[in-house]
Amino acid sequence: MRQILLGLSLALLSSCTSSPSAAPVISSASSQADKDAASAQRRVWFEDARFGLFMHWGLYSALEGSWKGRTMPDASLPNGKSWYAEWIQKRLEIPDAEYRALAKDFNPVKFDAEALVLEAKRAGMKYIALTAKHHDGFGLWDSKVSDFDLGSTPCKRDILGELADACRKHGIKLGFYYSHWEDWEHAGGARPEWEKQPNDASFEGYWKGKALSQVSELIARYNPDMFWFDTWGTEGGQITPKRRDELIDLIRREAPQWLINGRICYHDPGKDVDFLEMGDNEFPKEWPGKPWQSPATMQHSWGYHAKDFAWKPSGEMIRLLSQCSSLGGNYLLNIGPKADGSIPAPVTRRLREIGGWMAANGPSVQNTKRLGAAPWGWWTQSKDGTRLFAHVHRWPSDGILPLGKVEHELSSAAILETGMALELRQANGESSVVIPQTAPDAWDTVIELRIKN
Ligand code: JFZ
Repeated sequence: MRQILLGLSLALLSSCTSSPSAAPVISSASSQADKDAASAQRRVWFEDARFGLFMHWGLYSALEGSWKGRTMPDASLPNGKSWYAEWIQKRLEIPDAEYRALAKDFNPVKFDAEALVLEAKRAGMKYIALTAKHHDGFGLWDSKVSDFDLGSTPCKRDILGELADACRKHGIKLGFYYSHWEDWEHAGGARPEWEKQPNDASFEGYWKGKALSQVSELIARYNPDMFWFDTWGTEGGQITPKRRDELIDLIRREAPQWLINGRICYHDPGKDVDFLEMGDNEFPKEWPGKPWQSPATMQHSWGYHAKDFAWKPSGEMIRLLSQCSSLGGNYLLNIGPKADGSIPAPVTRRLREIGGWMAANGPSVQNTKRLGAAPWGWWTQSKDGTRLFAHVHRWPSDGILPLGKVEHELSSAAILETGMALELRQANGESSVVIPQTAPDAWDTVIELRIKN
């Protein structure tokens, strides 16, 4: 924040002091400040949103986590021990030709972009990020650059276009996951760590010939709001800081409103990404110093897996969402549609349960400022500074919720969901609230505290 303010004041200063005829002087210091200010502008919606939908969907969805009698995870194969169904080609050792043949049957006749967008919107989500291309290299649109794409399937619809239109119609922001590093279809793309990697010249061929071209294509065709790139580990392999910056420069040039996530170069995101991306289902315990997002699953797998029954209860996901908000981060919750485009029933049920909670409690996570942990859960504060929200995850059994030393003078307390007023107490400089014996919400009861102005 300090950097951003500095950037703004520097910009103001220079515009006031320079004579109208003088050419603008751009020192490297002010240009980083300008970049930071632009990033802060770009991500206002993102920071207000706090909650988005992630979607892993592609050819792998058709296999549903199983292939020829094997089901993931399969510990009898050297690299088979993973639940991630979108990795099935490599984990269950499916020959390239057999995997690629899945394209001729991919026909998502049940994909309904508007229904999907409305489902996300009712859940309280403000943006959707879909896998335009995952590691297998298959593009979910008819790409001019590659034939391993939607254009080579029986589906003649423009799936990404339908989604982009529905998002725009309903005020939902759109993001694309694009696997810029791993690409198992292109000879030059990065491979899983246990396979031989392409040499640098070969990777450069992929980088220029497919990755950068497809990113440009996605910008020109769909003009989305956010890009979700993916690298991991401590080295970044072929994604050097030079290639990272080449991709960032391309996006800033062609689509200045796009947000770029930290996993564009996970081990070294540099200064110019808009937010940090945590590891899978990884939640920081404190503010990491920059806006951030945690990608999270409802079960083990990201892509649809018919035999992954590790469904999280909605309440657990509500807790994670409120924890993210309290620490100034976003919760990007994943779903894995089936190959026909339909949404699995356990997913719909959870989205609606979360949406039920959000209908009443949304203001305690969205448009909020981070505040951090409390002994019983998490604090948030409304962006306008008029209200504090206590997210009570562990309900005290003695009828008193201790608030500790609250910096502000409070005027009232109430259960946010019902509006039921609660008694506020003050003693020895500490505040507390008299609460019912039983938690009104078993997972996260939000108590709203109004600040005296
Ligand atoms: C990656 C993908 O390989 C995976 O299929 C999925 O798309 C997920 C969202 O991202 O997997 C990762 C990436 C980073 C870490 C772990 C798995 N990490 O840093 O711990």
